[in-house]
Amino acid sequence: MRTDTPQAIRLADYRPPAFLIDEVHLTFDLKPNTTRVRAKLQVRRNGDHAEPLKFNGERLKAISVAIDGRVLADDERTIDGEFLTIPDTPDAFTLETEVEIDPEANKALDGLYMSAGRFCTQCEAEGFRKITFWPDRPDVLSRFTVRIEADKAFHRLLANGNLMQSGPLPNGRHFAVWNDPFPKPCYLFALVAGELDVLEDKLVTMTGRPVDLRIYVDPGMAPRAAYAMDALKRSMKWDEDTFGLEYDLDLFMIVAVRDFNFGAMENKGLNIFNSSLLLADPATATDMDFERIESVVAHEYFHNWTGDRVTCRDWFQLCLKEGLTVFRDQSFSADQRGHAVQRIKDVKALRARQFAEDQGPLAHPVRPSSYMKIDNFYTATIYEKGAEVIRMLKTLIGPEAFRRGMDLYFERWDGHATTVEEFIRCFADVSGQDLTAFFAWYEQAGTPQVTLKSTYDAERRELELEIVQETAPTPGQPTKGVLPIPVTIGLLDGDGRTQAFERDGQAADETVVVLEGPRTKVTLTGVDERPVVSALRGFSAPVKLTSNAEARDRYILLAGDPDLFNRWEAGQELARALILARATGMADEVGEERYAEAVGRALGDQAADPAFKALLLILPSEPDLALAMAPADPAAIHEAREALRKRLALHLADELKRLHLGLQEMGEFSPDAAGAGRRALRNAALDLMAANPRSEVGELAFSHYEAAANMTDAIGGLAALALIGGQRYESALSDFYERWKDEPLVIDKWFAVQARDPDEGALGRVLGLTAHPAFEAKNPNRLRALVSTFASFNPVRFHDPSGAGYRFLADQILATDGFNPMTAARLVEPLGGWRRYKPELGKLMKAELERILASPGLSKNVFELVSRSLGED
Ligand code: B3K
Ligand code: ZN
Repeated sequence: MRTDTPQAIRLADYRPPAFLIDEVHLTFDLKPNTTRVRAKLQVRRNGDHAEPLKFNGERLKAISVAIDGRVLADDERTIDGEFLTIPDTPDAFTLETEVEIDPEANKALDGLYMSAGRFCTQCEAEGFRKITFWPDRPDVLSRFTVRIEADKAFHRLLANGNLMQSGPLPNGRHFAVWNDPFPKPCYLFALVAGELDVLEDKLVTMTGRPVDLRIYVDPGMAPRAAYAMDALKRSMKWDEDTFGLEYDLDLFMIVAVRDFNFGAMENKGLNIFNSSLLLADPATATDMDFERIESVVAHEYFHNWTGDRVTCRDWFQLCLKEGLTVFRDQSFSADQRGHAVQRIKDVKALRARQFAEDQGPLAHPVRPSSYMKIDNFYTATIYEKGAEVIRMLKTLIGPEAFRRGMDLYFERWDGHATTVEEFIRCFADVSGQDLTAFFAWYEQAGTPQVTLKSTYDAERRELELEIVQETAPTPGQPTKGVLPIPVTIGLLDGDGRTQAFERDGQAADETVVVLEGPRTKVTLTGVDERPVVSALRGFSAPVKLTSNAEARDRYILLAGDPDLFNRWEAGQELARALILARATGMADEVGEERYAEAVGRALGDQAADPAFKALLLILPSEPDLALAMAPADPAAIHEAREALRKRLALHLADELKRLHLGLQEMGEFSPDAAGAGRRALRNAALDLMAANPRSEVGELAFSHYEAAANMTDAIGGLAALALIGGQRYESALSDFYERWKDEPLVIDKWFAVQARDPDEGALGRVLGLTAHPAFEAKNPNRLRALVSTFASFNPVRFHDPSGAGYRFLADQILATDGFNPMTAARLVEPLGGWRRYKPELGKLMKAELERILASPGLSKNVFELVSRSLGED
């Protein structure tokens, strides 16, 4: 166990910076092991702050420090591996520093590092302090000029902003000078140098300004950036049309790199992407990849306003940029791909990741009040729940006021670093509403439980709704308050048709009930017959809803709720109840048969979109089911879910076959929503057929794999073969490997398919794969493809009763922590839920967490998550 327990940083302790930097000139003399960074900063004291200068600086070899041209003697400054401190400075001065760093040795992948022989940077949240001495906090905004010098072999020299100058230097070197006219915090700084190909395009903004668009990729890969370029142009246009937001530099660049700790980064004018979220063509990328690329390209572009032009005062305000930008990218994707299908996918992701987080030891509010390592707070709560909060805000004040509030936010805060309070104040000001109560959504952790009881009075033609809210305690928040929860409600009649009603004398088909207290009562009048209540339509709030509705009502909703989200939800609720009943030894065979029939009818609906039908065919996931079972028994859940899949496969055998055959692709591949929807349905049909024990399915899956004309179908075939197992699976696996061994992004998929395989031998296979020559532990994509996929998406094998799955994960966490703490910390989460599992499993999970905590030299990142998981904070 470490003895120097890291200290928490608290929101309540926020103090404005003592020094501000208006201008900076940086000069990089790039060499893989000995890069020199010279910085010339125009520094001034902020108001009457009296503290001495204390700038961050880590892993920097200091060469010199000078003030106003005078080099400081050793006793005039201290450098301790964390800070540069200068006790005595004037109020305004020029600070010049020179440091040496070793990008090649940097396997943590933050600050300046090398990926595939190129220099690149990642500075959010606290990487800039590994590049030069600086007040590394988001509320210091500066104008950057950057000069890069390097060997000509590093062909492209890129940084933020506009290119001012470039040319040759003696000794086979060259240089480029970049200037970014917009003041920015240092976390948005970026630099890239190396051999790259470029895909170029142009766009004219809404005011007629031309912008050059460039995407830089590995040599030979430019055609694979075409989809990202298309998505970028659509995003730029969408932000103009939807929010009136225009791009502001002459140039917008994206660079793809293979070694990256997460998805992508919104550096001003120079986004850096994990290549897995940028490169795509039909042969190597699945529809899911195309969809993710579209949304991440949009997300990073949208940050130009929500994050870059208006930034965060401190890292506690992270949701100010992330929740808002996720909301914006989700709205964009909904417009591109269909609102209902997008909403279902977003809610699935929210439940899988954020609800699980909220239910465990790592639960935290959308705006936390303390942290040890901010890297650990790039969570589903900040991002996805943060987006849900914005969505509710829009529902509560209406779309027009929402847009006016956004306009006011940019008007007030452009060029500044601000807070969530100030953001919400804009919406209160434009709407005239008191949003004080709403703010609790930012400060209270946990998923509210909402219980709806409806009582129909036939004589009075009235429906009484009684809605109760309650939030269970979370770590550090034992008592919970009331939240304003918007619940969108509609009524159907017994035949599934919309039933009109009146609320407060106003005729309506749908209404939003806002819960303002622990218990809310609403009476709807003019209700002609006993209604089927469709509540929380469109998932109007991030809550768990239970109601006194009968299974009969859910079948009516599944057959015809005009709100497609609730139509899908009704099917999921029915399936969840059936699987959980079977998992606890109370199988309802009649109910299962009835469910299979209903799904069959829904599939037959000619009007329904294939993408939507594909979602209907997919049963709630095992992790999702585990959240609803206390204590969770992953083996029983797996078995019960497979039993229902088998019943569906048998009952719908002809229909599935027909779908599989009828949806075969004839024309040219298109990555658009329509094409993707057809492929999704065809592959969902195959996935279900794989649960049918008859042998011809193996042949069918194999020919599906062999005939695949795109990666979506190839992976669909391979995944189905994994479920069936046997020789065909083995030969498809080796065929796939041989075919794609030179394509790292495709080989990641090969690892992931095997990690998901629920076969009994899967754990042994996964262990074996860590010794495969293609397994690269230092590449986060490869590591996640095998290790995270196994731990998060193969619950039945991860929770092996021997504890070997847990041991494997703990070993990987410890090994990774030695060189990349950020990525190691991201692997901890699957062990964090130990209290929710059967005691014999929970005990083994806890023992692995304890083993990690007892290991010497643990990083702050892993220490924080493991100790919180054990409840020792
Ligand atoms: N802002 C980055 C995430 C940075 C993560 C740092 N640990 C990507 C994004 O959300 O757009
Ligand atoms: Zn973001």
